[in-house]
Amino acid sequence: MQETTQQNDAIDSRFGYTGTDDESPPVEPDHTVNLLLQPRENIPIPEFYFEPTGLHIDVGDTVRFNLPTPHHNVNAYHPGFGFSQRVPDDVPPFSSPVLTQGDYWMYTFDQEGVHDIMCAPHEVFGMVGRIVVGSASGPGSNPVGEAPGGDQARPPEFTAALVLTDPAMNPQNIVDQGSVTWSDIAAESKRPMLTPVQEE
Ligand SMILES: [Cu+2]
Repeated sequence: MQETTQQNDAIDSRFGYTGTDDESPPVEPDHTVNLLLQPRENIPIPEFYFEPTGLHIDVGDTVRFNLPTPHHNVNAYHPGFGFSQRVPDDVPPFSSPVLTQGDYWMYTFDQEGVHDIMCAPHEVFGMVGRIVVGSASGPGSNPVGEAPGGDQARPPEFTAALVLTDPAMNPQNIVDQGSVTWSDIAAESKRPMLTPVQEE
């Protein structure tokens, strides 16, 4: 426990730790997630995604989020941001800044349970992830739309809701598999639900 406490000093429970390309991290991460995009055929909206999209970690583990592609962040589905609660009860409203290519962000997950996260700029396009810390438990283990929150709280919507509802992203499946990659998720669950303006 002593070691975990020391690690947490550099990583804020709300703001994490942001680093740039040429900066070595304050602690060695236990896991790495990449924030990526890839073009779609025939649709001018790329796929934006976390890789892996689902990840099982131990309580107290630190995850490093890398940005090989620009303009993403890591943002909790938390009532503090106006969303329904899809993180454990004692988790603060954590988020990274919006980052540029080559930046990274680190966060230590101290609470047991499901942590649903998104990239705020690309949430509506389905850029969401699920970090299962320890067990598949807590508010985030509820089906999308059934997590607690006030009257104004927004659940994940559009492609974000589809991805988080895909069978591969079932919290217990993430525990059983260890990690779920973007390619494990059905194409149907990645379909864009916002359509670009058609040119004449
Ligand atoms: Cu993004």
